[in-house]
Amino acid sequence: MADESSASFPGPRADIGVTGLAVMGRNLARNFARNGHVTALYNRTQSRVDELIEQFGDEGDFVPSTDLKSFVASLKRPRRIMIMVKAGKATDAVIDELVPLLEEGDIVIDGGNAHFDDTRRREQALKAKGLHFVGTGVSGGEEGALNGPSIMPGGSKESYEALGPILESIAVAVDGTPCCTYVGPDGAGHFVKMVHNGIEYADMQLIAEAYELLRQGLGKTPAELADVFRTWNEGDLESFLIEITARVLDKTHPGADGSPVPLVDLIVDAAEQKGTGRWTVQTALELGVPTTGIAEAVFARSLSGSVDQRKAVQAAGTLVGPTGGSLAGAEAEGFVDAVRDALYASKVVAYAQGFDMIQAGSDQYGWDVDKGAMATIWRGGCIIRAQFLNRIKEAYDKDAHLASLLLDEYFAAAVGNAQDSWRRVVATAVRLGIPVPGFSSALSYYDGLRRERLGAALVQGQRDLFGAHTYGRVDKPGTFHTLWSGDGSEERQDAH
Ligand code: 2AM
Repeated sequence: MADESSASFPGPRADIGVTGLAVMGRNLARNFARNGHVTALYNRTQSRVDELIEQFGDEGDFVPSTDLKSFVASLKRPRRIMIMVKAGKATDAVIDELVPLLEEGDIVIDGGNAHFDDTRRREQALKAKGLHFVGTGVSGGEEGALNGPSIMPGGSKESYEALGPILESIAVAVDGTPCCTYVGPDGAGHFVKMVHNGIEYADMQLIAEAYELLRQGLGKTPAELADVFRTWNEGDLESFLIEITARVLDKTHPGADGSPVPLVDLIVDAAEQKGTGRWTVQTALELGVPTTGIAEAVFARSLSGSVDQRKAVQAAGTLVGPTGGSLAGAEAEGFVDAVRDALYASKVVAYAQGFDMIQAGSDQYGWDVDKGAMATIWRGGCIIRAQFLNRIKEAYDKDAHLASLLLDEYFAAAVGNAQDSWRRVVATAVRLGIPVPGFSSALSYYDGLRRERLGAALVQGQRDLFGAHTYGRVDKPGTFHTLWSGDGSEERQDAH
């Protein structure tokens, strides 16, 4: 360790350090410094440190370092070091370099979009060395990182005591409450961030379906639809995603002949993904939680991205059917409002499923995640920020053990009131040949959840016939198998 008493060494005085100073890391570092925290800086390529100091050095108290060792030495204990590098191998490489320089009780924070399984592994490995590892979700993109993200930190409770106040100070606040709270042990923070991103996929897909329905079904222009979304943004749907939808639909660029064309008509209709939506669905499958809204959204992006296949189908011209068409008269009447209601109901379902998934993950890994608190910290800073999340918070405040968000009085009534519109919209879309996987699967989920009997009884019968998988009976306890290839009688399979 450096001699802290020597005149040339300023001593460990930084409150927090950030390494990995690409745009997210740089903006977080500036946010820390702007909020009065002495912020240590290190980056593998020195120029990023120099640029930050040159451009933004007057925003706060920065302690730049040219090597990892002095970076570590510049931090007060317990050291709080935020790693902002690409998820995966780079994160492991930086951790491996850092760990030998740290001392017991120091806190390593991964603010990237790591898979929660990686976070669990890293937390275990660092715990064995007496170090804290905090995997934290940081939502809000570059802008949020600078001006106030939503922050979802996992890890030990002890680490949150030393780290929480700093993170809460840079998070955005809504109604005076910071959008940052302790999520739970090891991978909980990154798990919740993953589900947040999954819900974001579902929300965006539903909005895109509403747009398509009104465009293809009513023949409205993007500019007209921008107005529709702006109006919706004044009601229950008020959210960042609805707001930016209006902005995108309003935007024009010069087309081939120089005249303004709606940007949305110039953009290639193949949606990409970075992978957190896919992770959510993979994990949901493993946990056995029906997050159909997120799954449909991920698959809808995949279908849009199957460009060659779509081209082949169009070139062949053999897959016939309606392709939209203008609703008129009674059919058109009230359709805009009906789509709004269908969007809202489908959104409630997608969020209910997302919160079910958080509960399932929490049960599986023993995290004890507070769902109402998650709704609270998503109210600001992040992409799914919305008025609506206050309702979810209120629902869990009233009953933290709600079997489904749909059972909350407010949401049950909202979905109940919307359902005539919801059914009308899905039926219309089906008739017009407009794909609405999000709207229709949300409705099917709703109907599936509330039905007393499901076709699953038949599935159990089939499974028993071809694989002797057995079934339970409604009229008596036990596990049964029918001797399908024998005399057709039934045997009780469990010990009794
Ligand atoms: P660089 O500026 O030296 O490329 C995003 O890529 C950030 O993560 C950048 O600041 C980058 O540093 C850093 N980074 C990526 N891989 C890294 C590694 N293996 N070790 C250290 N920093 C890394």
